[in-house]
Order: sequence, then structure tokens, then C-alpha cells
Amino acid sequence: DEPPAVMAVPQAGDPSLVLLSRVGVVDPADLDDYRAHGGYTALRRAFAIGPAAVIREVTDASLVGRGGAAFPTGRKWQATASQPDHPHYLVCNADESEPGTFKDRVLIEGDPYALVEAMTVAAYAVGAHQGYLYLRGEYPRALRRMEHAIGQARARGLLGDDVLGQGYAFDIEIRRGAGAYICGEETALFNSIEGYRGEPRSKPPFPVEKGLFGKPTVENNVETLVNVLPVLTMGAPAYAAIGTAGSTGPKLYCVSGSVDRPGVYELPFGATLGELLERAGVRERLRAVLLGGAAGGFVRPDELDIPLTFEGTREAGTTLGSGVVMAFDDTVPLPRLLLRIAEFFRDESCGQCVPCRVGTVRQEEALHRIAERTGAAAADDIALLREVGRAMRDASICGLGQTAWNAVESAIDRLGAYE
Ligand code: L3W
Ligand code: SF4
Repeated sequence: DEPPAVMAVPQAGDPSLVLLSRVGVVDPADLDDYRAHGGYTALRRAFAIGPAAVIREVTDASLVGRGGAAFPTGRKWQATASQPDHPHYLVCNADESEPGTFKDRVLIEGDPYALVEAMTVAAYAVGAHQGYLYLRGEYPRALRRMEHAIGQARARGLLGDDVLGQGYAFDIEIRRGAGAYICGEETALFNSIEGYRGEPRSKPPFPVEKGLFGKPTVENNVETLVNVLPVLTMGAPAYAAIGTAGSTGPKLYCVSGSVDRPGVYELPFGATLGELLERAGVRERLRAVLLGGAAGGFVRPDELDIPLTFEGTREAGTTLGSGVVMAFDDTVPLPRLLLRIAEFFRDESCGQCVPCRVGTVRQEEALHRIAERTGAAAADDIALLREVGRAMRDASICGLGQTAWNAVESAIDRLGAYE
């Protein structure tokens, strides 16, 4: 009953890799192998320089969150570390559920000790002694590997009351999701851990102030945390020299769809969409690329020179999101595809706020009508989609409702989907 392993790392073993350097190379069940490949160098350096200097390194590296919103990690850590209220918590968001996303799974399955080490570094920096790993429920292999890695780390004194003999206590508890996309929203995730319905909370207050159990909490995506290891081992200046001034470091991309070599790719920020697709073997007759996942937007085949950076995609009127790149050739019926995306949002809306609960249904209905007419759109359906889309974007509580119209809007405006 287990889905096949997503160990599709076409670049595995390439010496230029940073985040994926150990994936497909080390034995994910062997702590000694992890150490033989550079493991625990970052945590040792963290203990040597102290929590404030770790936060300074992360800030100087200009590391930003890889879950989609690109918030500066150092600022988040500093804000949590300075809260007088205790305890502080660390939460790793591994509820990877954005359609087309599988990078965190590859990191966890292929290099689980890296996440254990990175969570320990983050906890030490912000003064947390308890960490939670919120893992997507449909990732049974990732669960087994993390359970094993955490158990081994505990047995070897790398988690527990006295991490690395440094007098610092830290441990990790795994919580599994139960299939709801919305539980990847950071505050819905807190509610889920606390035993409540997975519904987002209003922000502010931000989690750095009132997060899990109402306490100061740092929540980071898996890829964000794993980036902290090279920040510490290379040092901030060397890390910041990778990529561009506005988007530093390496980035993982999940490439799928009409390509010959789908999988997780690592490239420094600044490569173009076309370069990435070329590596993945883009097929002829490309019709569209969905960038940033279901919450992102479509771009045309004549826009492949868009630089894959936060600033470059923003300037191009689209988004990098968490790094989803789905290619579609002209055999894919766009109206069906858009309807599928709309179904997804309708299904995953938590129903807490009206614009999203009702808007996602109205959006799906309109797209269904259009698909039934074999893709021809009546002007009033397009007008309705725009009105509903604007209401969802402006008045929804969380990112799900705010972005539920992005892909459809870009398909209409950029691709001319129904013309
Ligand atoms: C302290 C402030 N903290 C913001 C924190 C905030 C959060 C982070 C980003 O994600 C993205 C969207 C989609 N003081 C703060 C502050 N923060 N201001 O910064 O916050 P925010 O609200 O901009 O975004 P978000 O709600 O955390 C929305 C993407 O998520 N998305 C889906 C992603 C799916 C995956 C996946 O499956 N792996 O990532 C859907 O909307 O791209 O950009 O921590 O607390 N003043
Ligand atoms: Fe729930 Fe949608 Fe409102 Fe988010 S926007 S809180 S998913 S109803």
C-alpha cells in the first residue's frame, strides 16, 4: 500500500550539489555514513559560536523560507529567540502537499539525519528544547526513516538531555498529518498538533510570538532548515555568493509533466526556467508551464527566459512558490486541467471563511460549465470568475483562499485558455 519511492534525483552524485549532495549517496539508515559525509559539522560549529552568532550567520546569508513565502529566516529566528515568554518551540513543516511538490520527501527519505541535525541547530539558535516534525501522512517511507534517524540520534547522544555533551537538551517528536492540505498552513498545523480542527488562525499574532500552545514558535519548511547546514559549514559570505543578490543559495525544483526526466533538481538561484526544463528534457509542443504549483501561475513557452529567483518571477508577474514546475504539452486539455485545480481547492478549503468556502465552489461550477462546453467560455462566466477570484484574494483568511484563483487567472490572461 506504499506509493513508490520518489528518489528521482537525476543529478545524484554530482559534486556541485549542496542540498542534494548526500541524497542517493549515503545510506539513509546509517548515522556513521552521514558523519563520514560531513554530518554534524554544522551543529559543532553552532555550539562553538553560540546561538546569537548562528542567527547572525543565517541573517547574513540572506536565507529566506523555501515553503513559498520567502520570509527571511534570520528575522524569524531572532524574533522568536528574543521572546521573554517560554518555552520556545521549533516546528518543521513537512506536510508537503502542494500539488506537484516532492522535494521535501526526497530530502527526508534520502538524507534524514540532515533534517535531525538542522532542526537541532535551529532549536539551539532560538532556545527551543522541544521540536515537532509535522510529516505528511501519505509519506510512510519518510516516517520510517525519520523514526529510525531520531532513534539513532537519541541513542548516540545527538538528541536528548545533553546533545553532543554540550549541556543542551533537545528532542524531536513526529506528528503525522491526516491528508488535509490546509494543515500545511502554519497555524492550522499548530491546531492539528494541539488536537483541534486543522483551521488557520488569524495573523497577527505571528507564530514567533504566539505559536504552538500559544508559545513563541519558529516554523520552517524542511528545505529551509536543510539550507542552514551549508550556511554554517560554508559560512554566510560563501553561501550568499551562490545565486543572486536578491535570492541567495541553492534551490530545489520539482519538475513533472511533459518532460523526459522528471524529478527533483538543484540549481543556484538565477538559472532560467528554460535551463531547468532543458535539463529535465522538455518535450516538443510545450503549451504551458505551471510555476509555483496550484497556488502559482501559468507561463507561456515564449517566457522560458524568466530567471528562477524570487525577484525575477515577481517582476515577470508570477511566483516561484516552493519550486514547483509542471510542464504541459498541447495534448493536455487546459479546461480539464483548470477544472482539476479548482476541484482541488474546493475540496481542500477548510470552510472556515465565506469567501473561500463559497468562492471555491462557484469557481469550480463556472469552470465545469466551461469544460462541458468543450472549453468555450461565455463572457459572463469569465466575468463571474474574475469577481469571485477577486473576493477570494482580498477577503480570505489564509493563503489557500488568497491563491485559489491564481492559476485560473493566469490561464485566462497569459495563456488565453478559452480563446
Ligand atoms: C514575524 C512578521 N513573522 C510573516 C512569517 C509567517 C510565516 C512566514 C510567511 O505561506 C505561502 C504562499 C504559497 N513577523 C511576519 C512573520 N511572518 N510576517 O513568515 O508568512 P506568509 O503569511 O507570507 O505566508 P504563509 O501563509 O506561511 C503562504 C504557499 O505558501 N502555499 C503553499 C505551499 C505549499 C508548500 C508545500 O507543500 N511544501 O510549501 C500556498 O498558499 O506559495 O506564498 O511563517 O509567520 N511580521
Ligand atoms: Fe479555510 Fe479557505 Fe478561509 Fe483558509 S481561506 S481559513 S482554507 S476557508
